[in-house]
Parts: sequence; C-alpha cells; structure tokens
Amino acid sequence: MKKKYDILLCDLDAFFASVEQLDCPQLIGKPIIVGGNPEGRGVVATCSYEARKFGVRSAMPVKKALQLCPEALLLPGNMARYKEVSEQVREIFERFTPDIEFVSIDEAYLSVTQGTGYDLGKAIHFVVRKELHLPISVGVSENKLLAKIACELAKPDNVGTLWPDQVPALLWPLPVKVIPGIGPATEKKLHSYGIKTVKDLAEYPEDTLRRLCGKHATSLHHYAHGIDNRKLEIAHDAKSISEEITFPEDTHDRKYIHAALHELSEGVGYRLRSEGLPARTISLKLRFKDFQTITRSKTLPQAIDGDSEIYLVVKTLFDLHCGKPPWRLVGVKASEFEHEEQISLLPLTPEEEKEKELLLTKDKLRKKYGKEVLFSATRLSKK
Ligand code: TTP
Ligand code: MG
Repeated sequence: MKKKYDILLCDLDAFFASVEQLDCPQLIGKPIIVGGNPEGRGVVATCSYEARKFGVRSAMPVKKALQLCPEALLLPGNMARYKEVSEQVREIFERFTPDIEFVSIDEAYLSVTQGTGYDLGKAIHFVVRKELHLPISVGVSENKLLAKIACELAKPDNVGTLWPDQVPALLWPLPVKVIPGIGPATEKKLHSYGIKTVKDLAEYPEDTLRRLCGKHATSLHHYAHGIDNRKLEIAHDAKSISEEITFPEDTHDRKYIHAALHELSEGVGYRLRSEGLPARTISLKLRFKDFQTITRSKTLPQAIDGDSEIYLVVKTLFDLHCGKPPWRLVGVKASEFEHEEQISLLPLTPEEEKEKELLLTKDKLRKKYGKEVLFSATRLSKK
C-alpha cells in the first residue's frame, strides 16, 4: 500500500497584531486592533488574543470592536512589513520540505516526506519562535481538513494533532461552522434543520443534505466524517529548490557528509532537470550539534543542473567552511534559475556529452522506478 504522508497546516497567530507587538514590545500583552478608521466604515483586520477575550473578531466594524474593548489600541497596519515577515516565514517552511501550498500571507500546508508530522510541526514551531519571535500554531493530520481543524484547536502558539480515529470523539461535538466552506449563511440554514454539531451533519442523510446545500453536500458529508481527498496545490514558481538531511545521530565523519552531499546533489539536480531550471547559485547549509546553522553560497558564471557539478560546488564549500564537528544536518540548495532557453549553447566536450547522456538515463530510471533505484559509488560508502 502507498504510504500516506502527514500533512501540516501552519498558521501564525494574530499575524498582523503579532508583528506589531514584535516591532513595538510595549504592545506585548495588550489588547490591540489592526484595522481601518472607526469614523468611516473601517473593519478589524485582526486583533491580539488579549482583545479577543472581549469578543473582538476579524471583519467586525472597528466602531463595534472599540465598544467591546474601549482600552484597545487601534493601529492602521503596515502591509509592506507584514509581507516582509511573511517571506521570512516562507523561507523557514522551505527549509523543511519543498511540498508547500501557500494559502495566505500567514498560512501554508506542508506535506511531510521524512519523519513524523508531529516532529516536523514541533521543529517548525521551535524555529519560528527562536528566529522570528512570533507565535505560530501547527495542526498535524493525514489530510488538509483535519490538519486545519487540528490547528484551530491547538491555537494559540501550539502544535496539535487530530487523527481520523479521533473524529467521533473530538470533531463531532464541535459546531458545524468548524467545517471549511460552512459560512454564516450555510450555518444558519443547517441550524434551521436542526444540524448544529458536526455529528448532526455526519448523521444527516446525504440525499436530504443535497437538497439543502446542492453540490457541496457530498464534500460536506465527507468532511463531517473526517474524509478529505484534496491534494496540496504546490506552486511551481519556487525561487529555489533544496533538499536536506538531519542525521539520525550527529556525526564527525567527513566522508559520511561527502556521501550525504552527493545524495542531496543528485536529488536537487534531478529536480532542476525535471523542471528545466538550471541554477546559477548553489548553497550549502550546515547545522552543528548546538543547532547553530550556517549557509554558504557560490554564484557561478554559468547556470548548472548536473549532479556532479552541484556536488563539486557543495563539497568545496563544505571543505572550506565545515567548522568544528559534530554535524547535525546538511542541505543543498539551488537558486537564481535560468530558463534553459536563456543559456548560451556552447558545444559540449566528449566527456560532457557522455555525462549528459548518463544523466538522461538516470533521470528516466528515477522517474520510472523512484529515487532508490540508483546508487552512486560515493553513496555506497555511506551505508
Ligand atoms: P488569519 O490567519 O485568519 O488570522 P490571524 O493570524 O490574525 O489570527 P489567527 O490565525 O490566530 O486566528 O489571517 C491572517 C492575517 O490576514 C491577519 O493577521 C490579518 C489578515 N486578515 C484581514 O486583513 N482580514 C480578515 O478578515 C482576516 C480573517 C485576516
Ligand atoms: Mg493566522
């Protein structure tokens, strides 16, 4: 059976308000609202959790919000700054997996391809807290729906799980509005038919539900049972392609690192060639035992996408900057893409021709049989 990978939903808490608190520490612990002019018809974009205690919510008129919480401080917001922080968050997510669907300025689904979702969630939470000093919540499950609800339940500043076998105990008692797609109008309609909790929805006959909600009935019914087959919509306009390995145990062995770099170079090279995106900048990432992390890059005169070319660059970078072992993680990243048609086609030497042919064959095999079909000699030395 095909392995089901965990899915994470990562969502910053009270995002705009948290950035304001980060930039102005006097605001920490205070009720603050980011929103429009209360004299006009300004609405609340978001508010800190301190303001939420008074009932203030996103999209509420600011005038009403200030009536509920008169001591709240109203800020106009700074979109350029929020976008800048959003980019920093994105960069952290990309260190963990290339399979990311960015949903909004502060929210993304990540597909886990190594290790468990919970460990990855904890690691992301730790790094965002440590490097950006921002609160983030992460929901972990086997599908998007349950990951999203797990995140809502975990908020604020926490990592939570909601597995399919917990649906009756944990999801069913919740109000129907936790199901994505059930806005105020649908909620009202469902209430008028006595459907108040997710359990009511799960037990409602699908045919009758179709008369109430039309074509959405099937997916709502599935959702109420915790079933969601939506795939991640991964953007293909990534600015970089990277792969990394955290070792099961920290290592002092340079040969082991060389072998790991070789394997990562093959992975990155394969993806560059599949996307037709040779890259001019190749970076090495290295994490030490104490979690200190460095990145070192080299920008080349000409874009590359060959495994051994990439390996040569990262190996040289490693040999120059390896610091004091033990090492905990290594990563290889390619960026500054050039589309193939931009590259000047210099005639290839016979060796280059041969290497290119070999790569083509390797890629075909890999595409057909998966990553594990090919072992290079250096990789074998790692085993
Ligand atoms: P959300 O993630 O929905 O909300 P949030 O991060 O403020 O709070 P939390 O996730 O902890 O519940 O939205 C992210 C940002 O998008 C939010 O900080 C402000 C902005 N936003 C609006 O401008 N208008 C809105 O109606 C909503 C919901 C969000
Ligand atoms: Mg958020």
